[in-house]
Amino acid sequence: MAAPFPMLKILGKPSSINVRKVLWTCDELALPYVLEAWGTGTLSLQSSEFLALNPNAMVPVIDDDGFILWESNSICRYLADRHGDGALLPPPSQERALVERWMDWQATDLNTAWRYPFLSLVRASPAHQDAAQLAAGVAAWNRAMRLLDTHLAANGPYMTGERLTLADVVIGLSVNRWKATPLAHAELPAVEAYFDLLSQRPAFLLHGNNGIA
Ligand SMILES: N[C@@H](CCC(=O)N[C@@H](CS)C(=O)NCC(=O)O)C(=O)O
Repeated sequence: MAAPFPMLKILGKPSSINVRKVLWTCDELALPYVLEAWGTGTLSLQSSEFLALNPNAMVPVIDDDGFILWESNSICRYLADRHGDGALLPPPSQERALVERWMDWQATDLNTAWRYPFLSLVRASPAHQDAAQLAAGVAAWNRAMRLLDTHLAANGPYMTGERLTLADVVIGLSVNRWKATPLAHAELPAVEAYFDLLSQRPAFLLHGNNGIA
């Protein structure tokens, strides 16, 4: 018998941290999907076919029965609202505002803090090899991670308390990136305990703690 509606399509290379947010979210929701690995091989992000979907030339993008959406955190919110039971993303409330606060912090402050050291140390970008800028970037990244450590120690075990939400999807992948980047890591026991807790989840082992920064 044919499926009642076309399966969700996720466009993006599975090595991308932002694509992995969406893959992890789908697995937590037990939502089936097909993955098209745009950004690899001949599936170019600069092709007119892809640019018509996302003029930013970036992944992830989803195609949900003809509804096209880009921007990873927005995609995770959309999927959790549409297919979830309110656990990953609560209905409008103070509880939801706290989940979204961490999602926005990840996409803005934390993402900005890691940009230089990540491009320098993981991507080996020739344009990001200035020693002073690298040291400043590592310090800023460790500072942001210390903020997380203090928060988790007081409010854990998950980012907003007793259960996993979308805040953990985006922060969990960010913690993985920090741990997988070869830098002088600050000592952060609550972050370590959080990473171990997330690592008990099959979907995090598959898409987060998987050896990819
Ligand atoms: N703000 C965007 C950023 C997406 C992004 O940076 N995607 C990267 C992969 S993680 C990308 O597509 N880069 C272009 C490339 O790899 O050619 C989001 O969260 O979806």
